[in-house]
Amino acid sequence: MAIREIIILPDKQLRLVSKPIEKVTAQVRKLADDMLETMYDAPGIGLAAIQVAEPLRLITMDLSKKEGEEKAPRVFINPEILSVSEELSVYEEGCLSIPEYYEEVERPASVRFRYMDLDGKMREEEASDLFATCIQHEIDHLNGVLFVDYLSKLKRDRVLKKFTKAAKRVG
Ligand code: GNR
Ligand code: NI
Repeated sequence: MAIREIIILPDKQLRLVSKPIEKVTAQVRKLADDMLETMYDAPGIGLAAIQVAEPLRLITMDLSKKEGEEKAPRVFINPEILSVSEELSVYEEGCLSIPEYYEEVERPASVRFRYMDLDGKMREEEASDLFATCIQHEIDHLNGVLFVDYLSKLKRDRVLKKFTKAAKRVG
């Protein structure tokens, strides 16, 4: 396993539409392992492959509570939302590619989705609460969408500008 570098705003790769994975190869398993290690190290509760500059439809997640609780690593390949609840819920979201910025986002409170697991098996699952928020946040990454896209233009422009300026300072 290896920790990979997480790309941050204004890196244009974050706007790429990631490609479906055709087959679970050793390389895909290696990427999933590296992403889990990178996610735990960050630390974050979810990670999309594009955040480590791999434009593939692969997501890792672990929603287990901080201390004491066992790790619960999850890997979702080519995830697709099948249906969403009418009910909405608001969560304060953050993103490892937009460090130290948090804002409330409203999304469907639960979603039904389909994905392929690491054994190449198609599976269907229902997500609610933080799981629903996180899977939607990660699937957005696969489509080049960031949570700041749901904020007002004023807030979005402010955060984009802040990160563009910071990038210029470092060179
Ligand atoms: O670590 C993360 N926490 C989080 C909190 C609320 C809503 C979504 C997330 S995902 C984020 C990690 C990340 O950037 N995944 O793409
Ligand atoms: Ni994110």
